[in-house]
Amino acid sequence: METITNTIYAEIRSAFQNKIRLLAVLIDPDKVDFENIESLIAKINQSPATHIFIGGSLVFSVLIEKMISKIKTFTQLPIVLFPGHPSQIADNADGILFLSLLSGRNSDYLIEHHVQAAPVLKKSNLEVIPTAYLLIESGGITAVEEVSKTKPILRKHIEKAVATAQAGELMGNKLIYLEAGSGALYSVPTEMIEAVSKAVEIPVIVGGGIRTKEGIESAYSGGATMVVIGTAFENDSEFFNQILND
Ligand code: 1GP
Repeated sequence: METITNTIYAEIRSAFQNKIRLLAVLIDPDKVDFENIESLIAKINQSPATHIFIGGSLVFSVLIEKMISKIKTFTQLPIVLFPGHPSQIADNADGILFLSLLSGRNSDYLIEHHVQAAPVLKKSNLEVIPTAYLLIESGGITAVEEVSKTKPILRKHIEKAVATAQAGELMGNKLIYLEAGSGALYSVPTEMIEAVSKAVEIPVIVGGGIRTKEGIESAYSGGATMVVIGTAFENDSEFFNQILND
């Protein structure tokens, strides 16, 4: 077994300390045409993206592995699994967000899936990054809410988001992920990002429903170290070009 490094987290941590802005592009293998990967990755390489996240609600690891192998031939960016289920672990990624859905009270997403995944992860070379994952109300029922059968934290319940993030930090998580849900109507409120970022001493990732340059800027201004973009790039592969040229 190779020695597992903590390169990915060390970089995120250093970005957090030095106020460097990181950007992850989320690729859902179910929604990407295998034949188009080369051109898609070329666009990501030209964009401000610093990381590629891979995940989706339905996809299985065989397809993920195949896709990662192909992606790796076209980019040097770190590839991080963003799994919805233990069946989505692919050993050829560089790391994995080991997500605990702390906003919810479904024990599958708090411990059961972790127990299933742990022996697989221990045998893998993946850098495992424990992440407190908080689903925030975003104007509709998102896939995360539906699949996890949990309720999000209400947008106005900033103190609850703060306390949940602090609990996540105290439990030993290394990242806080504030998630509005893929394709969300409203992204996580900036006041909430700000309050959470001030209340913890670990990097905050923000994603879900961010579709504009202003949306990205406001997440960073709230204190996010990393912003995740999925749908906006999925719908328009020129998205980052537009942002750069705005
Ligand atoms: C989902 O936060 C990500 O976890 C990305 O969301 O698809 O809305 O960009 P979008």
